[in-house]
Amino acid sequence: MVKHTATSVVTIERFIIEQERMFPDATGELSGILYDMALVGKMIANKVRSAGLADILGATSDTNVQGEVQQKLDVIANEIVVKAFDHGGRLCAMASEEEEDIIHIPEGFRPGKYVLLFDPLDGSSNIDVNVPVGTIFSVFRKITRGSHGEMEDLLQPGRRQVAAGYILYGSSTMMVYTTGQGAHGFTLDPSIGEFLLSHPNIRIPANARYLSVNDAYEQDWPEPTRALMRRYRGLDGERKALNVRYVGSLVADFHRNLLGGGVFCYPANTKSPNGKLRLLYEANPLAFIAEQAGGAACDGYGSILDVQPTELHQRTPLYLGSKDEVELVSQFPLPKFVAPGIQERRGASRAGAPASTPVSAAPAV
Ligand code: FDP
Repeated sequence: MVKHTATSVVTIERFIIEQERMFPDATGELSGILYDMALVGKMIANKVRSAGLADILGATSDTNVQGEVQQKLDVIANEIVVKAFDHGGRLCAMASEEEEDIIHIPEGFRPGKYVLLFDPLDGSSNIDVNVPVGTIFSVFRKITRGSHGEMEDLLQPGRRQVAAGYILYGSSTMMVYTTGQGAHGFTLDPSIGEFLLSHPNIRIPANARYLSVNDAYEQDWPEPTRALMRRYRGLDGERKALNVRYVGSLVADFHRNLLGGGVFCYPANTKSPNGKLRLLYEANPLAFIAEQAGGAACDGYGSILDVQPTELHQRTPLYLGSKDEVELVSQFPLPKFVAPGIQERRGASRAGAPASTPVSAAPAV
């Protein structure tokens, strides 16, 4: 394997090619998806950068499938991703946070052997106030017969992801991805329009510094969740307090904790019994990256990556980041019934979690 340091000049293209060479049977299709995602990142970054100038700030009158008002940039970013991928011959179906149903490959184009799930612009309620947003993506191999993609191809447990990543539109634009060979970060050099390897083999620091959680929901959390948060904050006298940092834009919060060490929490609460974040295009891809960087992700009952999805826009509670902090969740087991919905979902949806699942010590319900 070629060993890169943060000081070698390596474009994302060269890096992807070098990784592909490690697999003699690789056809180059997955590499093609990753190049296209880097291109998408550059195109969306360009739109995000000029958002205030182009009079495209503010909400459209349309609402997305979650019932949220769509920002115009969400719609634009969604179109950019779909148009970059629907004719390339690498995908047989897609699913987006912004579209209710499976996105089929249009007639006349050859379907490929992968499916792509994505959130084109996560954290979009922050666009109006110039706070970082991101694109998140997850790739699976097609598992059904026939050439067209089906719902079953999209509803696979995160453990089967073949690639996942995100693009963060922050003070600089960064793409971080994994294909199961570590997590690697690339920073866009705007002067040459190339993503350059800046963070090879990211390892999430074991000594966490940050806690990212929205405290506004505290009164709606079950008691074990409140006790867990008191522990993170050092209020029960058991440990040193973590610093609290919450942007409210998942990619930004995750990225800071990935590099600095920390845990992002979006627990279930009585008003949102399944949490808020989406399993397929938010939790799964970031969980894959976290594990590849030596971290972990759970939903309060077990590993995120072992959840068998039952619907495209499924929500999940999420604890994500440094391994020790995520494993701490199992010491504060949730009651059997946090709220209606949770119990049935758990019983039916856990996909034969392996014994090594980091937080499976929590009682199964
Ligand atoms: P947004 O609503 O702005 O799109 O899943 C979407 C998300 O942002 C995440 O990026 C963010 O972490 C979370 O929701 C914030 O939710 P709260 O406002 O409830 O804290």
